[in-house]
Amino acid sequence: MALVEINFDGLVGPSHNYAGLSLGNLASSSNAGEVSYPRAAALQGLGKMRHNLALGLTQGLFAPLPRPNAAFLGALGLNAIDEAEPAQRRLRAAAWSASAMWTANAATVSPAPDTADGRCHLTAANLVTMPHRSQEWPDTVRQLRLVFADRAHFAVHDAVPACFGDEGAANHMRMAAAHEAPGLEIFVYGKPGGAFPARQHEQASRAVARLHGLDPARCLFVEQSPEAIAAGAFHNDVVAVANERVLFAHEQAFADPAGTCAAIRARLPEAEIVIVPASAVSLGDAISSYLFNAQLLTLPSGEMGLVIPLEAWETPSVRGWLDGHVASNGPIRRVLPVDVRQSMANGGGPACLRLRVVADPATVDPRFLLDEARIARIVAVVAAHWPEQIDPLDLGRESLARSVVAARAALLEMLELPELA
Ligand code: SUG
Repeated sequence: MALVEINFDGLVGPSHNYAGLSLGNLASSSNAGEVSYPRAAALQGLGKMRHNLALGLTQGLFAPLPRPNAAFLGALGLNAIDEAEPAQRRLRAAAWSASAMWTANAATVSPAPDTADGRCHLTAANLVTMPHRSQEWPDTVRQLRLVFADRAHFAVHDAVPACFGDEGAANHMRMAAAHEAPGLEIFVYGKPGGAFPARQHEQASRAVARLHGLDPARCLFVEQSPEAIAAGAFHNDVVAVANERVLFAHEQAFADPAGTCAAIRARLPEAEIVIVPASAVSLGDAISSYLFNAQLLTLPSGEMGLVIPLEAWETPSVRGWLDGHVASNGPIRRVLPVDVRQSMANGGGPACLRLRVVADPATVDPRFLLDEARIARIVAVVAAHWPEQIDPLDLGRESLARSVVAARAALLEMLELPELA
């Protein structure tokens, strides 16, 4: 069995909009009310998938979830909206959110070499901190059970109970000598009490580790630094990313940086830890540029590449640090900027847009795996059906709802996924 890392990107849904729903996510708040471009957003995401496929990597896709979510509004007693009530309009915007595109929040994944039963385990994230995200997981779990239907190789768990917030892979890192080797799983949680919500609860992380049958000796539970959350790092993947033996993190990512690094080295002697000092890239630059919300990937050559957003490449302190790192022969050998500006404006960089699953592609439903020809067909559906633009004031309009529903239906038909219709 050939285990490889598969990146499952979320296709940006046809209702992509800027409603400013995520407190503590500075991009979401500062772009609230702006006009969005769903077609361009989805094409940017597909451009990133195409880019990574051309690097020789295995690329998968998750379909957007059904929006607007009438059942969510119905359960809140909101079959009709009082336009004079801002709170009701906000809940309607939640029901329209395309936030499932950020599949790093779909689930936490423990590959087969790490688990007691030798299967790859996935637990859907409950995302309960934000109302617009809390509605995702039942539809997400339905999709995961299709993609990973092979029960000899996968176990898909429902989300953990809503008493503990869980944000999925965005707050989880796996380090290993190689993807297919037993890994060290690092769960990063926040403590409440700061200016912004701490979205990942320690007890949710511990529950996921138990559900996945992980060896406690190969798990770490690490507190995210409160100053990082206060500065806008609403998920750990805004300030840290890991791939195989390499951890790439900002100096202020963890509450106890020295203790965290020592604990990693004690459990994984081959670990290479690259810490970017605040003197080179301030926490503010790290968060506004999304340097760490990057895809740190092992390329077919064996070298590591870092897929960063253009915003990072355009930030002088970040560019200076990256140039110095590559010149000094650090573990990141190639820097690969991509344009995902529409997603970035809602706080989602290249790493947010993908869920990593180490598995044998032959055990995955092939309808969710991409090659160039399939990407071209998805591009054609998006070009023909995705709305060109959405003004948040248009959310709720019947004709817009119809076109959003029809766009998703056209995609599902092309992907031959009637189970999700
Ligand atoms: O949950 N933004 C998402 C961004 C998620 C990024 N994911 C990772 N870091 N892995 C969030 O805050 C904005 C929606 C709005 O405001 O309309 C939003 O949900």
